[in-house]
Amino acid sequence: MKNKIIEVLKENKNEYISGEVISEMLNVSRTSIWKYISKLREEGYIIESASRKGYRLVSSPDILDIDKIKKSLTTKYIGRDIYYYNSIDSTNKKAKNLAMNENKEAVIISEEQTMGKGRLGRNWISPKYKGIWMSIILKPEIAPEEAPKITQIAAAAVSKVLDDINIENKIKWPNDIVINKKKVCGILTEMNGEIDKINFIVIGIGINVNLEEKDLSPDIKDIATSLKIESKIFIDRANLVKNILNEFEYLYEDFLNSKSMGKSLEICRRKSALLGKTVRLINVNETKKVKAVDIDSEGRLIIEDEFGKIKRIISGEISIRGLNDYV
Ligand code: BT5
Repeated sequence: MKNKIIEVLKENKNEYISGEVISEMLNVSRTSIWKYISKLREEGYIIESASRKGYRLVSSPDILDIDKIKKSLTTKYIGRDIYYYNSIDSTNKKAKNLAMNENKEAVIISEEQTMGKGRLGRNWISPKYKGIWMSIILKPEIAPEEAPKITQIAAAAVSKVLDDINIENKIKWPNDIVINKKKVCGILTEMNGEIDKINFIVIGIGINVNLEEKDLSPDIKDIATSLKIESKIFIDRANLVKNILNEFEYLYEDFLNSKSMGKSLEICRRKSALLGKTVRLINVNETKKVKAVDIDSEGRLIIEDEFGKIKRIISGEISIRGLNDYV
């Protein structure tokens, strides 16, 4: 019924249509129409009402068109099975349940997350209709220690897609995309497996797309940004999802077939926000000033400490913040 009401309002867009006419057209009481209108408003539709005139649709929320995404995908398998939610606690949590119980290899997308997850139990703010909050379930036949590479393959895919739409961005090893030193995308890779075998990997990608300044809560306002804030243009999220899935599959397949991070590594190095810079290594009990030298073929960050000693850092082991640049 809700969908029928919205169809009627859309047909009469910019004009008022009375509750009485709608109730006759759809054969429901005016009270239930009023209830459905309230629900639609909660979902983000702006519907004006005026006494004796009725209702008028002013604007619709930017809802992701999953059919459009599926039709324009050029992938072999990634994104062929999409689970779409209006609201969910966390797409990564849902993805893990699906992978565990139904042996699914699928993509999960939600318009909002009420308990979006970052690394190490941190939270990820995911307001409705404003971003891409998506998880991809993968079942690669690789060794568990290779799993962190997938984070970097995903970062490379997102970075490349943003480059293609002329949005200047950098990859902050291992899991962030930043614009003008502020975070616009975070990636959370979770794994389920045994000592020598991966059962599945869930790769969660969160991108702040059309968030406005007001959508950034005070605790992240100084460190976060969105594509819209930076580029000043409204971005078509469906198109972005499609491009990311296409690019991700391309780089992921390249990794599986060549058994090397080749193409993704080239992007991660070229787009790195850290290489050549002095950064701060934040470990559990200490913080050290080191130089980020390179990313090796295993996706590890090569650093040089103040005594000239070279070390290789595996993603997930520590946090890295660039000195002065990232607080
Ligand atoms: C991450 O963690 O950057 C991984 C974020 C992954 C989110 C995706 S969304 C789809 C999928 N489902 C999930 O439940 N999660 C994944 P980390 O590096 O730990 O960064 C978390 C920190 O970033 C927080 O402590 C905040 O300071 C900051 N933050 C939170 N929300 C943000 C946002 N929307 N934009 C930028 N920074 C944010």
